[in-house]
Amino acid sequence: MATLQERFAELVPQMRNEVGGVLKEKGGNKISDVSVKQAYGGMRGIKGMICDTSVVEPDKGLIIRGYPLLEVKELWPEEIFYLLLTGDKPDDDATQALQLDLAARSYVPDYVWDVLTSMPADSHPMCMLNTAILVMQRESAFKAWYDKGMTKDQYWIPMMEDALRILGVLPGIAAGIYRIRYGKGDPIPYMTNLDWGANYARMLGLPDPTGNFAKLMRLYLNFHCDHEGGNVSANTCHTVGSALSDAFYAVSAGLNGLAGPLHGLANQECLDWILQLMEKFGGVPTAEQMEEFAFETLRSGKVVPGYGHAVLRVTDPRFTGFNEFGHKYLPDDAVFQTVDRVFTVVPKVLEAFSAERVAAGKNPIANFWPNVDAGSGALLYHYGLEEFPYYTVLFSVSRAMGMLSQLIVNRALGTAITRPKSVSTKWIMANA
Ligand code: CMX
Repeated sequence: MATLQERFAELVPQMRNEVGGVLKEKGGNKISDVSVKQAYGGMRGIKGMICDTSVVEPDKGLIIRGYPLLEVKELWPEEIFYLLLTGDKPDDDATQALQLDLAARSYVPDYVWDVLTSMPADSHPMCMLNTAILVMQRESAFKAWYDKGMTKDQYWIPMMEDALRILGVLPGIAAGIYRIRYGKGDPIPYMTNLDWGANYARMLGLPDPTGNFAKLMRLYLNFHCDHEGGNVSANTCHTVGSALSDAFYAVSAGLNGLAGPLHGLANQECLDWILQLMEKFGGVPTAEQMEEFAFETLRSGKVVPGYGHAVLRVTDPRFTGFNEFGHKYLPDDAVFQTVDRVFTVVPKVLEAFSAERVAAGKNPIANFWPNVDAGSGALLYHYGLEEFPYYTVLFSVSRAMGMLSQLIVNRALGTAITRPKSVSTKWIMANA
């Protein structure tokens, strides 16, 4: 089977034809109306951009190139990257070629370590990660080709180069940040004959005698890879990339969005919430105690982290997949058991609280079900990854695959610079 670069090159003319045909035939058709509420409400639900790597169906969750996530949960993350870009599951040869390619690009330059070790000791791991990606911008092939002069139909080629460089180097940087930030010793080098996910697990330096932590990392990197185009990180990356900023700028920018507590940072908040709950009641709490704690959180004006979603209206299949992993590999773990039981209580609490909100004239809570962040922390914690401010870095390493594949596709299609029209409140008052 063809390498990723060869296969994508084969597909580019086809993709361009398809989009050209759609534009010709349907260019004038309407796909969305916009209400004033949506304009003030984070553009929620407005169809105004294209993403072909994945879609999120409110009642089904993430679908990657037509495959519901749980149907491709056995794929290793690098295979998922191939799938995101091409729609094909790679065979062993293509996977191995990609693994070797990533390994060849895994070298972390010394200046990155210099920057990271000079950062203040209380820097957030996400700030360290995004700084490290940004500082490597000088390596951008896209920038070099652009400065030299290239035609628009070549844009995707150096973008692919940048994407592979970022994905190659990212596990080493991310694992190094863990070791530097938490005093775990020197960074551990990448191993060429090991897959991308297991490499990351190994470079973190946590003991893994059963190999189950590496299994969890592959699953984790698979599950967080992409979530269509409109979420904060993907949308930010897309917008920055649309100005023909290179992948280092665009991915760092997108990941700064992932670092927000309503987005990727929720996974650090989730485990914190679970541990506080366990501490308060001295172990795995009863259903009544969970209910009491959840109401206390909500009535103090906070969100229950890991629950609710801007698009999903069912239990996130990623939560289901992590929950299955927990039941299989760590059924007796008290933190996992708490997460598992919280799942049977919190949706009912959110439903009741939503009714209280509505009675008080506020918005209902649209989704009572767990999202991806609700369960992953308990699994990481079990394997000794106890520093939860680090969790969003793991999410980032995975999500870089989605952001990068979207960038490559967009450069291949010559997607236009993003420029929606804003209006003022006075305009709304006079015209809406
Ligand atoms: N706990 C308490 N209140 C919640 C809630 C939760 N878990 N989920 C939604 N709400 C509230 C919202 O804060 C909003 O309140 P206001 O109108 O007062 O601002 C109201 O319910 C309506 O929100 P919504 O339409 O249901 O959801 P949004 O699309 O506005 O927000 C999200 C989605 C994820 C930000 C929200 O559900 C939330 O804050 N959840 C907790 C944080 C979390 O788990 N984030 C991770 C999401 C996954 C990811 O992106 O990584």
